[in-house]
Formats: sequence, C-alpha cells, structure tokens
Amino acid sequence: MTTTRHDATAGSPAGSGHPRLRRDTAPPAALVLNGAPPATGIVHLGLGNFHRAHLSVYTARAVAAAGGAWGVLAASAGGRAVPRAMIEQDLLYSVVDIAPNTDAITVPGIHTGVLSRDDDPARVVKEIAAAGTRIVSLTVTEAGYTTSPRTGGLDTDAPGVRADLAGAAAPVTPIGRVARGLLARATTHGAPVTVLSCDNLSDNGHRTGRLVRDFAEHLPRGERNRLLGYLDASVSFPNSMVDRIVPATDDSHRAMALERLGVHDAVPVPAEPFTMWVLEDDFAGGRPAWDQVGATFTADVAPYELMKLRLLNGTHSLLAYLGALDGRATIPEARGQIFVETAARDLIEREYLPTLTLPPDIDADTYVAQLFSRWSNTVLADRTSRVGSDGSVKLPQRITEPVLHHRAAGVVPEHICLTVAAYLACLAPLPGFDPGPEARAMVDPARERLSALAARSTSAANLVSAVLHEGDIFAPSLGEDSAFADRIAHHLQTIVTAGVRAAAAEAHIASR
Ligand code: CS2
Repeated sequence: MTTTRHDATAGSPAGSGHPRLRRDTAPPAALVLNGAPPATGIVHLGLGNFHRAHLSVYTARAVAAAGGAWGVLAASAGGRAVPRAMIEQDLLYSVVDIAPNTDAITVPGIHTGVLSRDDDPARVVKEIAAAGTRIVSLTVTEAGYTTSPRTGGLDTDAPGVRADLAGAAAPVTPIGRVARGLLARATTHGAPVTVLSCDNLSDNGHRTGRLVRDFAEHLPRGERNRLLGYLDASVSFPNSMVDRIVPATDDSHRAMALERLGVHDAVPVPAEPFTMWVLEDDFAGGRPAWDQVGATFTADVAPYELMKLRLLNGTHSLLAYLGALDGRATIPEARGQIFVETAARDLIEREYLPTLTLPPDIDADTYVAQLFSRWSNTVLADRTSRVGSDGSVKLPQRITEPVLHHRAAGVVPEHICLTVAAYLACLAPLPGFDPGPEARAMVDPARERLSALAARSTSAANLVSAVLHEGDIFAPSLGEDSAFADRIAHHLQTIVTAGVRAAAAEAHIASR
C-alpha cells in the first residue's frame, strides 16, 4: 500500500533536510511528559492511529498530572513502518489537532516500547504476563475480536483462533494473546489485571470477557480451570466508550507536523480536537488518573456506548456509503450534499434516537448538532473509504438492536435498510454496476465472500437474501425477517437502476 511507503522513515518529502523528532529535539511546549516515560504498566494491542491519539494522550496527561508507573508498551497488528519510525524517534510521535483555527500539537511521550511483526511473536504474551503489567488494553478494531455472527461468542472456526487454541507458543489473534498472557500470569504470580477494550463494540468490556472465557473453555482441562479461576478472582473487564475521529496519516499531515514542531515526524497522527472517554471504574490492578484529565467514570457506560455507536458510528456508515456512491471522497463532502444530510437527520431522529435512553448529562439536540459540525471538518477531510471499510463487522454492531427494536413494533426502519443497501452496492456490486473509486477503495474482510455472492445473483432481492442467509455477517434473526430483506432489496435495486439520490429520496418519503 502507498501508505506503507510514505510511512517509511526514509525519504519522506516533508522531512528532507530537517532533524528528526526525538526527546532532545521535541519542542518542550508540545511534549506532555518531559522526562523519560515511567515503567510499563499497560500493554496495549493495536498501534493504530486511534490508540496513538486517544489512550496514549490521556495516559501521558494522567501521568504528567499524577504520576504512576503507567508507561505503555504497544504491539502493532499492522505494518512495520510505524513501530520502526517510532523506534528511530525515541518512541515519540505527534498528534496534530486538525480543525479551522487550530494549531495545537501534542507529543504524548508515554510509550516504553513498541513491538512489530519482526519481533519475537511470543514476546507480547510475556509482556502481558509481566508482574508490572496491570492493564492490557485493546484497539484492534471490530474485526480483531474474532466473534461469530451466529452465536455472538468466540468464532472457534476461524483459522487463527483454532491455531491459538491448539497451543501455538505465539498466538496471533488478540483474544488468543490476551487469554494466553492471562494464563501465564495465573501460572506465575497471579497478580490482578484489567483488560480494557477501547473498540466500538456494544458492551465492549463484558463482551471481551466473554470471548476470553470462551477461549478458556476450549483449553485442556487443567489450563481451562486455572484460567477460569484466575478470571473469576483477579481480572476485570470494564466497559468503555471511546470517541475521537482520527483519519489515516498522509504527507499533508507530515508537513503540518513539521511546520508546528520545527522537526520532522515521520509518523504523526491527524485528529479532530474533540475527544471523549467514558469508563466503568472497575480496574482490578489500579489505573492512571485518567479522571483528572478529562475521562468520565460512571457506573453505567451502556447509555454512552449505545448513543455513540448508533448516532455517531451508525450515521457515519450511512454518510460513507451514500457519499461514496455519489462520488464523494470525504465525509465533509458527503455530509455537504443536501440529500445525504436529509438522510442522516431522518436516520438519527426517526430510527436511532427512539431506540436510546440518553445519558442524563447529554442533551440530544446539542449532541446531534455537535456531530454534524464534527462531520463538517473539511480540513480533517476524513475519507468515506476509511469509514466505509470493514462494514461487515461494523454494521452488525450499529444496526442489529435498532432493527429488532423497530421490527418488534411492526415498523421497517427505512434509513437503516438504505444503509445496508448502500453498503451492498459498494462492497457487493451486482454484475454491471460500478460503485465508483471510493467504494472500490474500501477494504472489508468479507469482500471476497460478498463478491462471490454478487457474481451469482440474478437480482437485488436474490443478493440480499443470499447475504442475509449465507453471508455470515448479520445475526440469523435479521435473515428471518422478510420485510427487512425486501426493503433493503428495494433500495439496492433503486441504487443500481436510478442512482443513490433516487433511493435516498424514496427512503425520505417512505419514512414520513
Ligand atoms: C468510524 C469510526 O470507522 C468508522 O466506522 O465511524 O472510526 C469513528 O471515526 C470513531 O469511532 C470516532 O470516535
């Protein structure tokens, strides 16, 4: 991928001739932690841009404010370029706030190590098992949880899960790594630890706990009992809601970082200034003072999670697919089309809000107005192809419960059906239909499967039925509902024959 080439440490156009970002070249005003980071207390899985702009920033600020041995050692699930560049930069990188009239830049300085594919694959298990580790956090995306859409539990048919269960010394799946790391803790010292999911899954902490337990259940009896006993006694899985829009890095962000820092950062992270984190305060091994630096602790995270998953993420999917089909490369361009804005407002007001009980401190109008303004950030230019990627694992999180809610009342949620239809138009184009370059740029673990289903489908109705029954994407309960399937097929057919604007106009009228 081109990003890999541009992420490489050498030869980046923005950096030529400038000193690199390091501890002794970082401008003190940007550096959150001035000294070396504290000892590792957090082992983090997933070194993507979201982690680098969220947990890392909160943790650096919390340690700067209140201390604590909460350095972060992060294992990359992706390419080698980011870990390599961070190593060349004393484990530093910058977070570039991007919005009109902002020139803030932050260098969190909290990492104590980064692991990449080149490192000993057993190392991450050892790090999770280290006595100093008190939190294992995850940003591995929805796809990283190896969940079966049929059962909602661990997908024990997935090849990676099977290999990890078979006792590979170096597990590859995030759940395998966490489970084997916890088993090693149980076997060696048994000190308490928290597993903290920071991904957009409903009930993310408890769900992660369930997946780790499923893994334990499939281990040989001795290991199974040891791990289950340790999970019961000493491991917590708090829920958390995470929020910050963080696009992928390109050369324009390197140029901005250079301008603001005065030194060259090969791997800066662009991010909107907005940031939010709501957590359950259930940390078996203690935690950084995140509460002192803007995170909210509450006994019930669910209302925040569901609000964010539906209003932000669910609507984001609609913006991405309608926008891509209309030839819009970015979310602000998509959101700027009146037909897209109308569909997004209908979806929020008529289909998502009625399924929610908002948290007591949130005013719906204010929250929604803020979303539209965040989606209008033209300088951030978040891409429709980023948000539209991995729909097969994102959409079930965003739409399943709302669909069941409306179907129980005999209502067909038009704009959720439109979202699914637009997703299928992008990822499973029927023979002869070209969804355009933005749709083609979307990546999805189900792309091949969906293309095969599309290739043998003779109509939109045929394809929708195949996806709902054999696609292994949506919960079986959605496949049994013919009214839901018919409406998706209707919108898909309209998109293919008359275009996405016509389909959105129909959805608008039908939902009145
Ligand atoms: C987006 C999220 O990728 C997506 O589907 O909806 O990455 C979104 O930008 C973040 O959840 C914002 O917190």
